Amino acid sequence: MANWAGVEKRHYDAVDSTNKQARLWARQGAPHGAVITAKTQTAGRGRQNHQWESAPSAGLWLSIILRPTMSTCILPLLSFAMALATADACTNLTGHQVQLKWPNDLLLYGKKIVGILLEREGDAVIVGIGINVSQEEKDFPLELRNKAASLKMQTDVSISLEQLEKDLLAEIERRMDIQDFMPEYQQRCITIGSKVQVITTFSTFDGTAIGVSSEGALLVIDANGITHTVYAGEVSIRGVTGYV
Ligand code: BT5
Repeated sequence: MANWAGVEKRHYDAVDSTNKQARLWARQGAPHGAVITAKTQTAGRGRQNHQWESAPSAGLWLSIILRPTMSTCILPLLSFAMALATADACTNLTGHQVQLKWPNDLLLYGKKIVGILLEREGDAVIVGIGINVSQEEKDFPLELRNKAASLKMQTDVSISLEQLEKDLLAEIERRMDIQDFMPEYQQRCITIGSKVQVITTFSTFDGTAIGVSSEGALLVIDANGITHTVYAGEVSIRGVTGYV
């Protein structure tokens, strides 16, 4: 059971973006742990203003407002903690091992089932989590079908949104108490040790991901032995054999 996560809550049938609403609420003084959910989002967003598909009642579209202490305020690191929390909630409910792709996508059998977006708002951090729960393939736009899926599609397990939300908030609380989660993240992140293609606005190169820096950047060594520090905001990472 969560204690502070979700202690104050707003739920909408339809909203532009739960992250956008959470930012407004944070500005008005929302407490640590305040949560916004919606049945559907008309302008759900990912990084760099990517669109996030939020089919009505088919997924958990949630934002939580955190007012972190110094030790958890490095945004990429906090995002790893949120990825671990979300992975654990999904794994425990489905019985299937969810995988982490740097920086904070969650995959199940090669497809993206969760996206996480962290944004700063003053001294608060807005954590937006989108979990695809019950969509069928036809519910995704054509261009996403080769890389996106729901928990139901990948596991055939039906999960209630209420149960998932409850478990997710409890896992978020648990993770916020764990000080040093980086070794666990490094161990569980499937990107580390994999061959990857790094796609930035200006260039594309192949390499091998060898680890994550203390600031949360991905370290990628290229064919010439040069190590690149890759920051999450700017890039897409593709496995050289596909999305993973
Ligand atoms: C993310 O961005 O993955 C972060 C998504 C965060 C969504 C949550 S929902 C609640 C809260 N409110 C918001 O407005 N946002 C947050 P990024 O790494 O940029 O990935 C976005 C890309 O994922 C898109 O460009 C598509 O290719 C793909 N995509 C879009 N919708 C998807 C979905 N439902 N499932 C899987 N992939 C999707």
